[in-house]
Amino acid sequence: MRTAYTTCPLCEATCGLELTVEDDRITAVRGDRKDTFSNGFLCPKGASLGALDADPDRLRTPLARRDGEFEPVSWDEAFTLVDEKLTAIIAEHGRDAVAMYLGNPTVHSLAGGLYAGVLRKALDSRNVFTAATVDQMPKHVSSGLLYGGIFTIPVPDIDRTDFLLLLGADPFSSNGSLWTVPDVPGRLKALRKRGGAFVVVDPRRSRTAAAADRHLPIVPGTDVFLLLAMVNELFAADLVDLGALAPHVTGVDGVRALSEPFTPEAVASRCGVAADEIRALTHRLAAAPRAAVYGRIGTTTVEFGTVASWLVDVLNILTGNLDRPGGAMFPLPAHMRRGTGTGKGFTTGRWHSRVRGLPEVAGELPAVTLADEIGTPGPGQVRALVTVAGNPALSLPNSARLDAALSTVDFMVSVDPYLNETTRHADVILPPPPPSRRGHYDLAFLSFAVRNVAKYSRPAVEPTPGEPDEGDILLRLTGIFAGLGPDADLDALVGLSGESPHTREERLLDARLRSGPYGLSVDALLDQPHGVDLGPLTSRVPEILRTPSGRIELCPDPIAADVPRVLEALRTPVDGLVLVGRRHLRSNNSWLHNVPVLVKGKQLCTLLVNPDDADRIGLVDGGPARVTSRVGEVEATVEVSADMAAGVVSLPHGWGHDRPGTRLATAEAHPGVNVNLLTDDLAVDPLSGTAVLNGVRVHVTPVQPAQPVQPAK
Ligand SMILES: Nc1nc2c(c(=O)[nH]1)N[C@H]1C(S)=C(S)[C@@H](COP(=O)(O)OP(=O)(O)OC[C@H]3O[C@@H](n4cnc5c(=O)[nH]c(N)nc54)[C@H](O)[C@@H]3O)O[C@H]1N2
Ligand SMILES: Nc1nc2c(c(=O)[nH]1)N[C@H]1C(S)=C(S)[C@@H](COP(=O)(O)OP(=O)(O)OC[C@H]3O[C@@H](n4cnc5c(=O)[nH]c(N)nc54)[C@H](O)[C@@H]3O)O[C@H]1N2
Ligand code: SF4
Ligand SMILES: [Mo]
Repeated sequence: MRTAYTTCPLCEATCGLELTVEDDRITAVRGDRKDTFSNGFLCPKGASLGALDADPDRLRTPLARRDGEFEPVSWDEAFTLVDEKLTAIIAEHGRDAVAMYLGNPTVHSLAGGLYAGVLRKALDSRNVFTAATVDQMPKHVSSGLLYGGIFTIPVPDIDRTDFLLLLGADPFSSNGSLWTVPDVPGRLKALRKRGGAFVVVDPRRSRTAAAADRHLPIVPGTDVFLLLAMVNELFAADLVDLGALAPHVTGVDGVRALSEPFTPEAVASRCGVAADEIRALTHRLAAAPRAAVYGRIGTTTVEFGTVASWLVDVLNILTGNLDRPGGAMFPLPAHMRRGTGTGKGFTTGRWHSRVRGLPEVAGELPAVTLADEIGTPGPGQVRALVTVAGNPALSLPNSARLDAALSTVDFMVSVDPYLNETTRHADVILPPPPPSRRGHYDLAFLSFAVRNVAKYSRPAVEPTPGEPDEGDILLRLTGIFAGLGPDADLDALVGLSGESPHTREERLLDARLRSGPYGLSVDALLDQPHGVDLGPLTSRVPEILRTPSGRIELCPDPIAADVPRVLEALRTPVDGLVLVGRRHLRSNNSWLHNVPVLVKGKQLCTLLVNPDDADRIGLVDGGPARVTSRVGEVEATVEVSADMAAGVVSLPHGWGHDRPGTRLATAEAHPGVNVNLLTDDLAVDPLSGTAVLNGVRVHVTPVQPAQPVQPAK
């Protein structure tokens, strides 16, 4: 029996875990109380890591489809097959004929963080898609335009602030996103204890909203109007004060002009938030000594996701809260170098998608158009698909259409531990080893952490000899994409040579740590199993900026050009029910529903309906309802809840485990319904190509219970 310390890879909070390991099994998981960052915090998902690790449905060998059935094959056979098929398709149809979809867990592994770039480069296809365009891409675009770097994303300095305004986020359930902050509930409690306050804007009284000083139930998709009205009020009431940031910002007058039509009175009824309330909120934000505004899923996966994401930062800047302690600050992780203060800036549209002409953003195309590219014949049609750590058959809008398209590709390979709704369409599945067998350093999420911290852990369980880890799998694919065959020299692919006592990933990480701002190394981190605290966040403007002007460009042209569309939407009347999403603490997108402890008890996938709406429509708690949208329909179980604003219904995503041909025994017994059978692949935020997953127009009708059949006498 041994104890091992590691970092939980499941969400963005990066909690330290203390694992009890017996032989090659995790037999207990505790929050690591000595972890310098998470101090013992643990949620039910982290606590189930042992069960996840030992899931009997987890694939342990590659599978290949032979005569329609999956069969286990050796790793060499699997890679040889992938090489033959992909090389032939590239030779005949060109590189764009191979599409790649990178899913969310790619950014949760060290291998994904280190190798996704070389993988994309070696494939050299225009048809690269990721989960970012059903998630945070609007924030990347807004940061690219404001600061010149898509990862230059400020995070609320929660431990030192006096006032937080949270929009479209439920960190009590999600544990924070683009905001690495273990134990949000504890930290917000501490904020209130020291006299601070937080306000939540959300059409649902979420767990976070329930704990807030004030909850403003907003009409879905209208945060953009609310935020513009707050900007309008800051100017109108002469509350704009950039503080120390003033010399580093251009474009303030442009923002003032853009916000002019959006007075609190003009937006109030559309947002469902009274004008007085908007004014009071704005004055409260401006008056707080230290404050931060934060927006997440409910502000990104919406019709005006990029403009709303930009406005979140605009408010932080106009109130002087950006880049100061207690405001919204830029972390300085141990693996990143300081900047130089200027750069090339950011543009989109370097190429366009073949079918819908949607612009490239950050080197990828919008995931909403993957089905178009597969299903539309002609030169450049996608013939093969590579998925890595993604479940697009459940996570992308209009997923019935995508699901049908997936069954038509000539060849599909998936790097994934499960035979699930997506990988059932694959010809070859390459399963990485479970979390216990991989080293971990959080390349992605330490860049959004509320303290500068660093931690590296080796695998808790010795990797099985001869079994490739995720890094080997991704690099062998890189070699195949590069035309070097299935047995390329993997070290050479990433510029390494010679012998070393360290793994390939450790060597690459080490180089980045040594050239980073704290001069750390992998060996130094190995000496500190509970992590290294590098201190509170510090001011980074102007060094962090990469705009051509060397300033924060507050009023970028693409944003200004989109504001007339916002104004038009404000003036267009709307009615009817709209659908939004939500997350539950015990689930993680589509792939933790196979862990029994996480799905037992009350059903998690329900349609939340406000009591008045339920009465009007004739829905009963626990009964079925039919939900229809432009693209499809589902039958969901109703949960009548006063937490929902009137006119809004909510279904979580990641469910719908009722597809034939998967191998997920527990999830199949708790299938739920797939909300993305309702969301619309034609609805996108044009600046970022991001899907509109919140604020979807739907009709809800009762389902007549089947007439009981009278037994024959
Ligand atoms: N309607 C609606 N749709 C949504 C959302 C929403 O709010 N509403 N949210 C969106 C968001 S924010 C996201 S991020 C996406 C997520 O969308 P995706 O990234 O497409 O899907 P996930 O559900 O995260 O599935 C992850 C896949 O990775 C596999 N996996 C797990 N661990 C590993 C690993 O270590 N290595 C590898 N190779 N594979 C692994 C799992 O088995 C699973 O197949 O969904 C989006 N879809
Ligand atoms: N437990 C758990 N944790 C997770 C995940 C998970 O699936 N489960 N997924 C991870 C991932 S990939 C991500 S991206 C993050 C997301 O992290 P969060 O953004 O915190 O996600 P949610 O918990 O879905 O909270 C979004 C909230 O926005 C509200 N909302 C919907 N539409 C609107 C709107 O138009 N305006 C406003 N103001 N609010 C709106 C919803 O009611 C919901 O309460 O969570 C991560 N953490
Ligand atoms: S909050 Fe996130 S990182 Fe922490 S234990 Fe839960 S799933 Fe893991
Ligand atoms: Mo996400």
